[in-house]
Amino acid sequence: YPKAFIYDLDGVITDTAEFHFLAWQKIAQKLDISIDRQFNEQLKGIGRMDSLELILKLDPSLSELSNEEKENLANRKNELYLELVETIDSSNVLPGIEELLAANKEQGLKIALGSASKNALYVLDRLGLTHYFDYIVDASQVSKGKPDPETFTAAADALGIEYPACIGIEDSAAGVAAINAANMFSVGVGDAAQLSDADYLVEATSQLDFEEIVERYRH
Ligand code: B16
Ligand code: MG
Repeated sequence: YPKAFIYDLDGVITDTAEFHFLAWQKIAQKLDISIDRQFNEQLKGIGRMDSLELILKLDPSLSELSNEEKENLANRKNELYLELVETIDSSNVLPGIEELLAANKEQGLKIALGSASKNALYVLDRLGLTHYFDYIVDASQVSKGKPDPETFTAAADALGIEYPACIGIEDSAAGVAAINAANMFSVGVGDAAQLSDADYLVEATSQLDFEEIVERYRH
């Protein structure tokens, strides 16, 4: 039987993945680069600076940007992102998530967050969900981001739970790869085109059912 659920934040608990995209799109526009939702799939789960580097690679003439200019762009992106995040509250928790958290608690399972975001604590707080979490891993605690397993193993280590007894939930290809590399059971939320490596895949959070996930985990 599983002992812990480790949740990704952006794109699983709330739809801030869309806000990250909208903020990056504005930054890209200023640089005369266009990015679409398909390109954005690569940015999901990837840290702020690494995301910027992926965008800059689209235009070889930008390879000469100084570190200071990159810092400025990343800071500006975060300001745009925070303007959007300031509008969220508990009504922005994605369908099925609070029910799943409640089921975890009822069954005595541990709950952790495994996010690549530096804004994770703030976002979780705005959503009113902080009290569910036994442990929170955000960008400040890991040296190697997703797809490295560290985000997820750090959470399991802090909880004192062996990796195979953990179930990770992710909306990004990098995140599913991280969960698999941690030797945990991976639940993907989204499109099979990106998330085919997930041990169990659902299209949307509304399809996340505690009993069903445990059933898949056990077989
Ligand atoms: P920040 P997650 C990730 O969060 C996002 O998926 C990714 O798009 C973002 O670039 C990254 O956090 C860093 O976020 O700029 O707020 O530090 O999906 O791992 O919860
Ligand atoms: Mg995510």
